[in-house]
Amino acid sequence: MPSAHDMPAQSVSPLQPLPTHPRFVSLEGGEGAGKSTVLDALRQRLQRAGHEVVSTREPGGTPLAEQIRGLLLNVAADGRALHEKPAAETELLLMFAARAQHVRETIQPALARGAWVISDRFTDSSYAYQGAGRGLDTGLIATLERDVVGLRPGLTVLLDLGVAIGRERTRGRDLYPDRIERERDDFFERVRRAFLDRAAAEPERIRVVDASRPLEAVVAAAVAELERAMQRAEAA
Ligand code: T5A
Repeated sequence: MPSAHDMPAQSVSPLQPLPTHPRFVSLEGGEGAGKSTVLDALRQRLQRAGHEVVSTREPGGTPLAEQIRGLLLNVAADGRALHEKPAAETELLLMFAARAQHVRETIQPALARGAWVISDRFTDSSYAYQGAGRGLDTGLIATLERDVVGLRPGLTVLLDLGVAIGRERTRGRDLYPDRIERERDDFFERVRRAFLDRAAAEPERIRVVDASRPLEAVVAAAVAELERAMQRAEAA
């Protein structure tokens, strides 16, 4: 018999808080904050404890959602845009179209069979990038989150980093930056502020790690947060 945590995403009343899943972890932060690097360390820690781990990313995480990622990032191999720039609303809906598929095809089945899921970004990114960055209505994002996603991670590790340091770290990494990476610093300042505001509003779920420190210190802090989440999952 599946537990309440393993049920498929479904509509919940606006008055009810969204359910969290103790084995679902997301990593958030600005560009170049170190999410990919930290994700690898968290995966290894869980595997050492004998757990099955599904590491995934957004936008993406299924073949269809990865196609949507390509539409969103909109950069061809030679650096040209593939099509016209999406309107902010189109961008938001494509993010949620990819997320709907990701939740149903990858995240829910993995949680239902007892695996841990670590996602490089999840819905908090939509609040930060499309909400604060693009200025879209957070009420609309909350409605999509409630009715389309229906689930929050039990732990979100927010890798907080100054915009200038993030740019420095990613400089020269990609021959052609994608459409979002080409945004100006004030966009990324709003994104950073929104992540920190969300963390202040949900301090139990969203744990802030200072990502300006050396990588080993950042990884150690993130692993410590994961270990607390592992204890909570055992107790659940
Ligand atoms: N998006 C996504 C939205 O707008 N809305 C949404 O709802 C969602 C889900 C995804 C884009 O989509 C947007 C946000 C993004 O713009 P992406 O390519 O996945 O695109 O972009 P990012 O998630 O930002 O990935 P990045 O690769 O840019 O950042 P990471 O993964 O945080 O950084 P990482 O680990 O690759 O590290 C970058 C470099 O810094 C070094 C690493 O070695 C690497 O070279 N580094 C450090 N160096 C020194 N000290 C440290 N502590 C370091 N940590 C990492």
